[in-house]
Amino acid sequence: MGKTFKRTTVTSALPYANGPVHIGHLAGVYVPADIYVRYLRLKGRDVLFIGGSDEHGVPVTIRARKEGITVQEVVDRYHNLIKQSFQDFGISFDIYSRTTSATHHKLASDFFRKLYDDGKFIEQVTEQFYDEQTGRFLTDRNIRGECPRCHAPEAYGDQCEKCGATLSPEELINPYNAETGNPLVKKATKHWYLPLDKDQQWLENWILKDHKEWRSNVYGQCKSWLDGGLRPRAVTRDLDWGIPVPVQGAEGKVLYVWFDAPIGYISNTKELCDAHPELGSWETWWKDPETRLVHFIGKDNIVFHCIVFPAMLKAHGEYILPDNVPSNEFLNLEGNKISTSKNYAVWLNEYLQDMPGRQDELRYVLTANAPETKDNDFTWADYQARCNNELVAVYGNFVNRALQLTQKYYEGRVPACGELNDYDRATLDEFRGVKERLEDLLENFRFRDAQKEAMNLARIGNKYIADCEPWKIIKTAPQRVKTIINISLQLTANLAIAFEPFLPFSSQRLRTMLAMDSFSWEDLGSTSLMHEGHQLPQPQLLFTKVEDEAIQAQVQKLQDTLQANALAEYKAEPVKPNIPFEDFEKLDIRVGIVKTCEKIKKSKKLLKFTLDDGSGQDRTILSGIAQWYEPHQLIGKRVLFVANLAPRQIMGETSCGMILSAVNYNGDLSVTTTLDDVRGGSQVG
Ligand code: B3M
Ligand code: ZN
Repeated sequence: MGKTFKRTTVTSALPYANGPVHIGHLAGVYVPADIYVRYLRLKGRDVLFIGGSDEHGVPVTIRARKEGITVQEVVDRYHNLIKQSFQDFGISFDIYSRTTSATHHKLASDFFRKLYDDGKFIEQVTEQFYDEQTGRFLTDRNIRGECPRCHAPEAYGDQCEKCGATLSPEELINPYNAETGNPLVKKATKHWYLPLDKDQQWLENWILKDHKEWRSNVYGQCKSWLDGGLRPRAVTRDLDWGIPVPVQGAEGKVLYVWFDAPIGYISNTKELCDAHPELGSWETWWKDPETRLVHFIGKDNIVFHCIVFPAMLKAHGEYILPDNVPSNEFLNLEGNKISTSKNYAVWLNEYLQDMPGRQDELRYVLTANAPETKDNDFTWADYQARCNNELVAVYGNFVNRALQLTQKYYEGRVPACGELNDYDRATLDEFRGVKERLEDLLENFRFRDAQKEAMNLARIGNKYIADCEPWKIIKTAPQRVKTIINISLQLTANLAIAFEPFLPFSSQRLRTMLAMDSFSWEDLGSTSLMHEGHQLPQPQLLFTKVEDEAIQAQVQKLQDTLQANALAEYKAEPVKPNIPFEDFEKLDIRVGIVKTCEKIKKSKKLLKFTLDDGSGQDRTILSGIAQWYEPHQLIGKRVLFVANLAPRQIMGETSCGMILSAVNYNGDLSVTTTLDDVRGGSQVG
């Protein structure tokens, strides 16, 4: 901290090219990184924003086998889709490349080779699970078998989903290949390891002593890794997809995806700088101590960026280390975990089809609700409320009033500012501090609070114009109105600047409406941005309301997915052990006709029935189905009930029997009935 840098290299995690990107990616990594970069650019700082797809690793190979296409086809498809989504959302990368590029293969390979030649690795032979039929070694996640604890048949090599036990593949009973079902054998294989235990000391000093300013979630995770003691980590894998290990006798082995992916940041910088000599040498952006390196990532990537990659860079010897690693926690969606494999997400490409032109709305909500310090929840209700109550009602409303009144009273020409009164001065005082506060927050990666500060500027403007009510005094005090509108237009121009890092699309629209051709961060706080007589074009609405129907459709879509997933996962309960016929005969099931049905006070679950059971006397039964039926729906219906169940006292009532309901796969109950109108008291059997 406190060190001044000449330039900044900003990277954002390289998403796996095994699926499209969703709002969790945007909120966790790409919007914050983009805000930061846009801010630096607006300040005139030298900055590069490096992105790209991570196209190696096991997930893309699994996807390819599942879909029956080549791995190259998988990564091509998703790389292009992801790249397009980022572009659509204004994520302003200087380059978005990919780890299958020739530049990357060479650079990553050379990087490995240098460490190898310098003796930085240790070699180790271990026994790994191997599928003799496919000739493949398997990763933990691809191994399944019987859980040694609960004996569930399909536990994973790293975890049993049934009992939650953390496992290692060795513990599984009868391990098999999850994809092919083939049994596995143990086979010896050689790999190269980065001896992280030797890095323990300097990493402790560097992180725990010298980077106390890192976010507490990042610092805390590093500390717990370091406290646990670092161990050597394998940096190669037995796999046929990836960057071949550039060592003799390493056929069939590739660099571990987490070894090559972060080097991708460097390769992509090289690709960019090689094509744009005006940016200088790529090495300046990675090796000059006057360059500040910042990695934006999600929380599951912390150890790789704070411990493993720095250890690699240090081992290489020529590189700078990250100065900060702002990592966010996770974003949930309507109370559930976002999941690519379960298709439970708001996909960016689908969002734009459903909500065309509303990029900034999503950026705004994701920042307002960013999981900066803890996991957070995205809900469509919150999205709608923030769009309508903040973007439309505050920011949009203020801008629209200022611009419309300028058209109405002055044919779109900026009026002169007259003498200020106390209220004007108080308003301007309030907003002058915004620049400093925004800078302080942005420099410290507090984007959520920073955006709040920008919105506060709009609130000041909105309140100012509402309090001054120029429309009421235009006849009586025309000079005063000129001043009010002038001040409002100055505030509007400030908003275009303050919001640029957060909401680039609407800022661009606003600048067009203000005919503002140059703008810079340094102008923020100025009250002379709009000169007297400056002609403004006809304004348009900056934001429009998000209607209920659009929100309901989105909520429905997610519920449909949950329902489809539940159905797909559903397996009928196993049948109970057989019973002799005599036992069955003991059961007396009958048809009853519902005479009355009512709710029971103090119980959300129970309904109280009186049935015509053919005996001439009413029979009372309590049944726990209030969640699924309104009483009136059941009156007159024929229901099946157990007639000879011993009476029971429930909530002060005697219940004589049990009404039979079917339990649906999701736990919903459905009362059973007969196909035809049989008499009350008829026996079922
Ligand atoms: N692809 C993991 C992820 O998408 C990984 C990040 C690489 S950053 C160098 O979460
Ligand atoms: Zn288990």
